[in-house]
Amino acid sequence: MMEIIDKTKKLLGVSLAGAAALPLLVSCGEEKEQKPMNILFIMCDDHSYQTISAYDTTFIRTPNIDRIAADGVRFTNSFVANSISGPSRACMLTGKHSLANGFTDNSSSFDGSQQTFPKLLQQQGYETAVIGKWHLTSEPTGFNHWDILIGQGDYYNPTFICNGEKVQREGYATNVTTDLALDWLDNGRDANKPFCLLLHHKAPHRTWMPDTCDFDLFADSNFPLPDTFYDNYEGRLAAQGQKMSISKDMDIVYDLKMADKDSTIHSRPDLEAWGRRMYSNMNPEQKRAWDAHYDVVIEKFKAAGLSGEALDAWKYQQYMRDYLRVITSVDRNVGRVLDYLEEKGLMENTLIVYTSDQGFYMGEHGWFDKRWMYEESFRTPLLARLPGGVKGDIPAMVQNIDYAPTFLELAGVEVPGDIHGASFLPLLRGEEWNPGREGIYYHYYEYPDEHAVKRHLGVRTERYKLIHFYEDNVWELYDLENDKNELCNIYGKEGMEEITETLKAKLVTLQKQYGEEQFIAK
Ligand code: SGN
Ligand code: CA
Repeated sequence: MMEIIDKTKKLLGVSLAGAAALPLLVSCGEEKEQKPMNILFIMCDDHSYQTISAYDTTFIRTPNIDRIAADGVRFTNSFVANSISGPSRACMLTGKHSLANGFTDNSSSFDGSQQTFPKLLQQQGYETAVIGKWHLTSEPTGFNHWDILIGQGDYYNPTFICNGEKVQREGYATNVTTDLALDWLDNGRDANKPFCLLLHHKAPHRTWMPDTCDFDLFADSNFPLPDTFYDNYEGRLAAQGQKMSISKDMDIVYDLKMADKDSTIHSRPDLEAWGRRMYSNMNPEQKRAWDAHYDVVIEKFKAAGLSGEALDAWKYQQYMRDYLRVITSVDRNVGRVLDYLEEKGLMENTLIVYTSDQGFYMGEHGWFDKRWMYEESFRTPLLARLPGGVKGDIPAMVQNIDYAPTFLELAGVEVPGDIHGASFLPLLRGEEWNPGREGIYYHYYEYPDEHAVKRHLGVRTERYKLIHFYEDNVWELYDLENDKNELCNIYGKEGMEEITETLKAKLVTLQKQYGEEQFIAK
């Protein structure tokens, strides 16, 4: 750890010279003591709202993440602009939709010379840092300190790039990332300045590798298959062509870790090869713990000789168990950070936000992964605790392009006019809110790719969702009030003409608002 601290101090020495105006001061209590508001922005990769007990208690308890909601708010209608990692992060940093910020799919490289909220906060006198997953290819800009995983990063003994230098760190990614964040809060930053820390975990991204201390959890749990697990995708052409099915595409060796020592289990050759290499950078102790757990599961799996629906059910359990073990570690580490803030008296002047880069399928429609404008992946968890703010549920429809303007307003920075999102700070303060938009706009671009989800865009209102798979000119329409699982595409059905026209008009308005005229349907 010493090495990191030294580097940080060196960096601070340079950056502080350019310190700008003081941030907005917030008043605390009767005596009107003025304290600047810090921002702690925690994000996990692929963390479904279904596996946060503040949202849903079906699968797991997450007492620490829930502490944020218990002392703050739970957004019940929170959406992303493009349900995939790099694009979602770019939307958050810029407050703009993907076409405008230039990062449309995971093969893009972020143009770090553009305006981002960390840069604007820095100009306002904030100390800024990003620690953990970054996934934007180019080096971070606008941060006093950055310590990021390479690409997706590894679960075990991951290599980071710390302010430009590669450093491999022993341990489990979620623990190590938290250690780095606490270290920066404690020793790395200038305590006289407000901070904005982006603490971004790689967990629980595929392949859901748990920490060694969590292997025994959920071993006896049996999770019921979701009602839509055997969805036949009738009336939904794009869904018929996807490759994210637990039954067909989730790999026994790679995803579900059945890399038996005598190599009698085989799966898709490339994935099997990856699966058998997955443990190569574990240390002997980690490997021993890993084998002690998975070898037993492998033997049972072999003995059972499963096929058909029994095999599907086994895959689902195995997936859920590992995913939830990874979440347990995330929750524990969120607890460490909250405890730290409490101990240091930082709770009273820190906005804490917890979110994910998108939602994730826990077997709904038979799937894992994300990408679709369908609810499980379009939605994302969003919890926020603002000192002096309101508590409870916020049903307003918010989107990840709204985070940047929210942070800026909180810091007293005038929100630039080219930002697409709207600050939801009024909602956190219990005030009226008008985001100035006709609905929530969505646009996904990554096709062709691994999970074969066709490019699509659309609009969601409180009740309806209109989707256009524009390369095939296929439309879908859902009435979410009567069909919450989106099984019945009512586009073109009798009686739907008026609402379809209304939604199409809204879609065009949004496309003009966000500079996406080139995608307006002819
Ligand atoms: C990897 C995963 C995919 C996943 C993408 C995007 N495959 O390519 O399953 O959809 O990341 O995820 S893996 O074999 O490498 O795990 S994202 O959240 O980073 O956008
Ligand atoms: Ca993700």
